[in-house]
Amino acid sequence: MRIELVLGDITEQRADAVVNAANSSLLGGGGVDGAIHRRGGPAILDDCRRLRASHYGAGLPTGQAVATTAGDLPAQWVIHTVGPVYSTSEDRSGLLASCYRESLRVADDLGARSVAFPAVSAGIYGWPIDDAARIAVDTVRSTPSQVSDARFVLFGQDAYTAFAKALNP
Ligand code: AR6
Repeated sequence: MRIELVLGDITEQRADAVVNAANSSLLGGGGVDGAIHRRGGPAILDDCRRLRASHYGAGLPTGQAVATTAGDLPAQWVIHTVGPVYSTSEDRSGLLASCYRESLRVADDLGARSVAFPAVSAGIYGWPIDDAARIAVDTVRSTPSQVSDARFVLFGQDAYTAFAKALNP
């Protein structure tokens, strides 16, 4: 698997699948989630509502992942995953690692070979970027998968630098 870093907006990425840093409701929010629903159009929310009406009546649990159409995005699928809110009193890194592992598992189920990831939990959910980057890179690197192109799409120089350090310590 080739791991690549890109400074930019995940909604502009051409990839088989783009990962969304969603919340359990699957019904949208701010950050990457807001951008993906805005640029991808209503087809994504329609699929999310169907998931809520079927398998995920109580929402998508933290650390898990599920796919929908990518609507108007230049990708085929959006893989929604729910990162943990950062906590100083409890170590939730296992849940953050699980987001990347489960997203790759869903990508394998879909037959996706290229996947673009944001820095899950590192925005509104408050995870310190250096630690978020280390967990993201270590997990994607060590998870067996058919994905050949894993791309981290970072939305600012600080995030890009943190991921570059995690990739080449
Ligand atoms: N492309 C790539 N990265 C982005 C983009 C973009 N268009 N926009 C923001 N980022 P966040 P979280 C970066 O807050 O912390 C939502 O309301 C951002 O700078 O999107 O997992 C959901 O509904 C940060 O580095 O996700 C949830 O309620 C990273 O993406 C909650 O926020 C993640 O920031 C999830 O919070």
